Amino acid sequence: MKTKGKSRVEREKWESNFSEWFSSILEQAEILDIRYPIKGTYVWLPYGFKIRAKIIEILRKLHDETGHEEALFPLLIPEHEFMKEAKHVKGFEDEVYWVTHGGLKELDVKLAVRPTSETAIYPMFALWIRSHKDMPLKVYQVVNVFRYETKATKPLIRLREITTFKEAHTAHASREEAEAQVREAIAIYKKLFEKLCIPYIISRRPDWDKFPGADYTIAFDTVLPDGKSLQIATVHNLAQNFSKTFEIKFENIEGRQEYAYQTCYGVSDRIIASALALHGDDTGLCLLPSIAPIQVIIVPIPFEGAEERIESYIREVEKILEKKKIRYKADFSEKTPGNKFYFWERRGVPLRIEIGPKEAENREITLALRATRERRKIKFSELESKIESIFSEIEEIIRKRAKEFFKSKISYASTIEEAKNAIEKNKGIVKASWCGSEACAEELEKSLDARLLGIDENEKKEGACIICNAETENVLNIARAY
Ligand code: PR8
Repeated sequence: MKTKGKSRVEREKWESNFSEWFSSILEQAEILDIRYPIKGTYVWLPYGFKIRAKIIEILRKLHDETGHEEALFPLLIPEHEFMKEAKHVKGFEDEVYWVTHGGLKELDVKLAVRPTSETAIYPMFALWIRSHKDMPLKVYQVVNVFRYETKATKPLIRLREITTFKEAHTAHASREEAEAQVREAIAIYKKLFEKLCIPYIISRRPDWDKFPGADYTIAFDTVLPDGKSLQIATVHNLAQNFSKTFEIKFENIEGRQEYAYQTCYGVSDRIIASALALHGDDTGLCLLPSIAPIQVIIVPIPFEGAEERIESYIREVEKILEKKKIRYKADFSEKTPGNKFYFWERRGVPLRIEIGPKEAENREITLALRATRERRKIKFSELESKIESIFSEIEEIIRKRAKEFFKSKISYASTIEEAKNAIEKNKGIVKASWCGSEACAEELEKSLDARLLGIDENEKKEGACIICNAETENVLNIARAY
């Protein structure tokens, strides 16, 4: 395989002006139309919708193959159910939209528009679960939920209508099984982020920042190009908090009545935001072949007198791609090749095939990899056997680049000064030792103007608390967060 040309990947604007990069790419790559006249709600355009569908497909597979079953619960929740779990209500009271009227008539029972579905699902769990034999019960749904967010809204990142809310809810016959379920959920999300090449850290959220009604919350966070962290998944151990409120009782092996042990976990449009944002560059999107609506774009390089030859050679190439079930398109529009290159590069198509008179004559193919913008030639006869390994190569390039960026955004600090410096200059996530006390956390948060993401789940390190100097093994993750 011959390699031609230099790679020209620039990430200056992508990093220094991420917010603008992101909104203009959503518009120009036709992911979303952000002009819908309700704050925090947006329109999925067909190209974006196809990427979303591919990501949902991955999510479904990961849940189906681990014994979860997909279901669909109503959008509306009666007020009396919604108000049952005191901590849950307290956590969501500022964010709930209410349906109060049916036509002109005021409703007898107000209806909450789900901000999440615990209070829609658990009254039904109470009807379904009678014995330990009815468990584990593992359901999930992919739905829209509504949250009246008061912080600045941002497409795919902070939504009032979260359109891609995958929520899983489980019930178990023992504390240990629920704990094992938390581990399974973490493993599912690890696989998901591995597939989407999204690097992450996993933290146990501080008690005051856990999901309302949960015993504890484990969260995945990534770092966006501007250095701000983004929570991309959460796993909550609900213990018996909701089962006691919703009367989810079962007969255990000894024949005694017991409350079920529960977990729930979720992801949102933020995983799509990360898959788009983390892999891009100044030119635009750079999609993974696995989620790209068009994996290969064929661009004819016209040459007077050779039109027919070029077209019939393109038809041969198409046959191979069809046989390999590749999502491809040949762009025969009137635009110049240069304009076509730019158009499809901006939309992140992973691989371009250029076919001009030389390629047709020599039975060769010129490939251009979006991820590196490198060009190379292969023989026509190699296309069928090489296309998949080229896709894997592209995926590896994207994965490695994302990991390197993420790594460059992690720093360690042993004094407040160091932490301040890191958060202001390098941004990203700062790691520091923390004794676990709320008083030290408050002081730290105040002096850094940052969020405590929680204690790292995978890292232990002997050290002294960055505030009070008490000895500890806990490594705290801190960041300016979305
Ligand atoms: C639960 N119940 O609800 P969670 N815009 C985009 N994404 C968001 C937003 C928003 N406004 N708010 C949250 N997320 C549990 C688990 C069922 C499933 C994303 O948990 O409130 C965040 O990535 O933590 C968050 O991790 C995920 O939704 C789940 O929301």
